[in-house]
Amino acid sequence: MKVSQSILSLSLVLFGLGTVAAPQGVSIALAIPSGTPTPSLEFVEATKEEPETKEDGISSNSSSLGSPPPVLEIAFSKLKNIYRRYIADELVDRGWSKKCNFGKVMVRKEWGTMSQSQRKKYTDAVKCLYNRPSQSDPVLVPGARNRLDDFVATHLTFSNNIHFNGYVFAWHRHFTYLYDQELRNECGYSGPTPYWDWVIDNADPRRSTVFDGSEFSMGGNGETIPHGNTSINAFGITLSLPPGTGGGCVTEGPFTDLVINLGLSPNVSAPDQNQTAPPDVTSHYLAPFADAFKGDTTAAVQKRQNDVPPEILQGLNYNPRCMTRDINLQWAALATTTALARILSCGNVRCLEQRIDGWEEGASDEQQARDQLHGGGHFTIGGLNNDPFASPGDPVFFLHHANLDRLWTIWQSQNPTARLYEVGGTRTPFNNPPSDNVRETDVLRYGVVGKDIIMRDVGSTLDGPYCYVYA
Ligand SMILES: [Cu+2]
Repeated sequence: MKVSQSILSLSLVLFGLGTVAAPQGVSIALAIPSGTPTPSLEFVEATKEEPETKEDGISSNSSSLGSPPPVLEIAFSKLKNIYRRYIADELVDRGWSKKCNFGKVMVRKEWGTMSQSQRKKYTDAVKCLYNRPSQSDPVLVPGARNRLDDFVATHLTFSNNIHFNGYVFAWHRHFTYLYDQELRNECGYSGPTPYWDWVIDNADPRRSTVFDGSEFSMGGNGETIPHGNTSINAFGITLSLPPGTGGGCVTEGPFTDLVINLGLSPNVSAPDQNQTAPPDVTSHYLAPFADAFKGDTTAAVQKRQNDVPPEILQGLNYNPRCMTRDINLQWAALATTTALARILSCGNVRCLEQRIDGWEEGASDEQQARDQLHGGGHFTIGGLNNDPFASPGDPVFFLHHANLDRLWTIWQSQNPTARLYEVGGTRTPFNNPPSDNVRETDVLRYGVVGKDIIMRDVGSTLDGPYCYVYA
């Protein structure tokens, strides 16, 4: 029967996720934790092609020399196995009775497991997107020139409402989905939705299929430009990020013609060769406009327009420049299956969203730094991806966020009854200022890239608007 064959053909792979909590106004230097494990080559090779995992979840590579202690690695394999079984059982149980079924389900794939032709088709579709016209109101977003800019403008505008709070997973799940739909509906893409598994090639992402700079990659590192720390001031905190291995424009791969129009990072995006310490990448503060999610469309939108901080408005202006990256090996090394297993051991979604963003209440500073693999992925890429507002201007943003979504999905599958529609956390970044808990009826907004949707409707990747699983 077709159904079970499809089930068997779901060959699922696994794995991985970056810090920053500090009270408003506090400046913290984000050091890589001391003693950061450097994965051995054996370990990296082993994770490239994951060995068949036995039914008890014990990975056959867990005893190879140089591997980290096996306990958490086994734990992550088990989590993935449980996810696989959940997907298979759920799809069999529902048969053809639901809108999302075996005939419809789409399988999202790790970038490196897609064929070269599929990867090329994907980047061609992205190029199509940035060659299509913007639908933004030029009064609200004067800098938007193409459809990709519309996605950047949406993320930029709502950034203070959707990070380090109870909306982070839900808002980004739907944002990633809307982008994927746009590629399919407007640009003819029909292949798998890709994700970037950070664990693969975590010793040096420049060698990965994602960043190797070939025509089948998502583009290479930025040109090497000596530079100092990058300072980010957002969500009421200040970060100082050490330099990576690039810093300049991306000059290899499919996106060398991509012009970044929006955002606030001219100094990072086109750094002066002589400049050893670029000024702040961006300077923002938390604005009290979390009301934008409370459901009264007209009033909320009006309020947003009235309350958008001047720095965000500035980011909506036309500021054309190249796309920059600055691949950072220290951040990359933090993304291990061990780290993932710890993050996914959370018992509730509030823990999960805090842990993966490095601000779990009660955790040590060093532990927070190790856990924060969401920011860590952004900081691994660097350049435009260090900008918490304009980062979707780099198309690899969506592969990073698909991987975050995958981890949320694996976590949910451990206890679907309790976790699929669980909401937790509050409405303001770092709960500062203190705010109400999010509710499943809260409305998520997407400007000109998608209709409003409520939290409850984004809980399951097999229901609501969605029908996808992760391989
Ligand atoms: Cu974001």
